[in-house]
Amino acid sequence: MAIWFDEIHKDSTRFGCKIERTLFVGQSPFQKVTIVETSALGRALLLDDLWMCAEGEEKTYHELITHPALTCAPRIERVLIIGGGDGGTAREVLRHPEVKHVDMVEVDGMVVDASKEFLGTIGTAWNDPRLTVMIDDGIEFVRTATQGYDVIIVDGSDPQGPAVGLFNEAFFRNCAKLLSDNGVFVTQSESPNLQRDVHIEMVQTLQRVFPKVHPYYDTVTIYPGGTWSWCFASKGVSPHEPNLERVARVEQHTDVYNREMHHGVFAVPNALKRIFAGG
Ligand code: SPD
Repeated sequence: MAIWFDEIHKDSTRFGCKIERTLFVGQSPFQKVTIVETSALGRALLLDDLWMCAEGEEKTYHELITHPALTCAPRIERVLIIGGGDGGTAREVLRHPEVKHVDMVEVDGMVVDASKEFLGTIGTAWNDPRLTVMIDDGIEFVRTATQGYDVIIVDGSDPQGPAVGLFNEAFFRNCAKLLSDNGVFVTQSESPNLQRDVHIEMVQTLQRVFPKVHPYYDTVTIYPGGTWSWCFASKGVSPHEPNLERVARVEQHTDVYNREMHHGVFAVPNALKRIFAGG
C-alpha cells in the first residue's frame, strides 16, 4: 500500500507527497526532524511534520532567498544566515566570489547533521573555508553580536516551535542594528495566500523597522498554497538595481534566478499593494 505524507495546514488544507521510504526520524530538543524519499521530488526534509525542502524543487526557494540581496547590496563581504540548516542557502551565498565570510547560526544541530548525511545534493558547500557554522540560538546571536554584516538572511521555519522568535519586531530591530548602512536584510515571509495574516503582519512589522521593505513572490511547490514570499528590507538599498556583473556571473549556475526573474518577482499583487501602502 502506498504511503503518503501530508502537511496538514490549519486543519483545513493538506499538502502531500507519496513516500518511497523514510531515511531519518529524530526528536531533537527543539523539534521532530524527518527525512524521507518522495516519489516525485527526491529526498525531503520536514521539521515538526512541515515540509522544508526537497531535492527536486529547492532551487526556487534557495536561489530567491539569496540572490536578490547578494546582487543588490553594494558590499557582500560578510554574510549572516540565521537557520538554513539544510545548507541550501549557504550554497547559494557562497557562489558569489566577493563573499569573504559567512556565519551560519542554526539552532538545531540535528538538522545540520541529518542534512549532511542525507541531503548531500542540497548542502554542497559545507567544506567551503569561508563558511562558519554555529549551532546556537540565532535570536540570541543577533541580540548580542557586535561585528556587523553586509547581508543578513533569515532562512527559518514557520512561526511555531523554535522559529517563533524570528518573526517579531525585537528580532528585526536587532538584525537592523547588525546590518551595515548599505546592507540588505532578507527573510522568508510565508504564504501570501494561506498564511496571509502572518505575511501581512511581517511586512508591516518590517516597515516599522526598515525604511525600505519589498516583499517578493514565487512558487515553492511543497509549501502551503504553492505561492511563497520573501521580504527584502534595507536602510536605503533598492532591489531594482542589481549589480549586473554579479547577476550575469551567478546566473551561469542557477536553475531559476536570472536577470528577468530578479525584476519579475518584486511585482506585488494589487490587494497586497494597497494594504502595504496603508490604503
Ligand atoms: N513552510 C516552510 C517554510 C520554511 C522555510 N525555510 C525552509 C528551509 C529551507 N532551507
